[in-house]
Amino acid sequence: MIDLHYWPTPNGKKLTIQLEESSIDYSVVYCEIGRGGQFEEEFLRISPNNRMPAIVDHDPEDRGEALAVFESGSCMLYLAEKCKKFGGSSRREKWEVNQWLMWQMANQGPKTGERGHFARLKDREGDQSYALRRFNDELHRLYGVMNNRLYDRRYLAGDNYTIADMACYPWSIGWEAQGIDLDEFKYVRRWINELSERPALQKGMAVGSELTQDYSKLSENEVKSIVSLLYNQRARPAPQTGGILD
Ligand SMILES: N[C@@H](CCC(=O)N[C@@H](CS)C(=O)NCC(=O)O)C(=O)O
Repeated sequence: MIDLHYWPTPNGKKLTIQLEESSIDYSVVYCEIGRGGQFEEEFLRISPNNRMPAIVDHDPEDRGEALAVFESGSCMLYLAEKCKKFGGSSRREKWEVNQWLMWQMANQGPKTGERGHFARLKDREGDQSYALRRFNDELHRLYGVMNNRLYDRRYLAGDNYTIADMACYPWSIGWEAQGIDLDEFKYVRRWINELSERPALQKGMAVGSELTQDYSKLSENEVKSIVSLLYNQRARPAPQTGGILD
């Protein structure tokens, strides 16, 4: 059994899609990031970067104690290896998958996230026009990278649907809110349309959807409290004694 520490965001949904597609038994442990669930000691022992998703495998291959993994990309690699599905069926295909998974983790996810951050500020912290231009351009470039990749391939890694597609999909369906015109990226549109038909993917995307918050419907104070938790985070102090320096 896998515990999935989760909140319904694109990073979380990568994992619900994979777990559903792979028919793995899992239970969802909600980590409510707008209320500080990511800073609880128990969660930090699983995910020291105070970010979800993370998984705990209660039945690891070595039959040892429960095994925790954080960072969505490494959780996906772990599960793909565990159930021998969606991680590439040959060595060559595996490296195609890994490259596109790393591309998602290092490019599509962070750049889209930063674009959203500056767009939500709406000049409340001064003029955001350069930051917005920078990330709008980056996002446009990244849609172009995917579009070129999918021009003559059915899936990101080639002929087979893999964790690379599952990682990129939840971030790509937000194209409209991200200021992207999908008419410019017709090979991405074809890929989104094909994936959207998959019942397991639909089930994964729906996990926790009743918890998704519409910020425009929250009170000013509720928004302030979420913003103070999620923005401007700085280092958590390490213990002063009892460590490697003593
Ligand atoms: N690179 C990380 C990013 C995870 C991430 O940014 N998670 C966000 C939600 S989508 C989060 O937990 N945010 C909590 C916070 O900012 O404190 C991954 O892919 O797992």
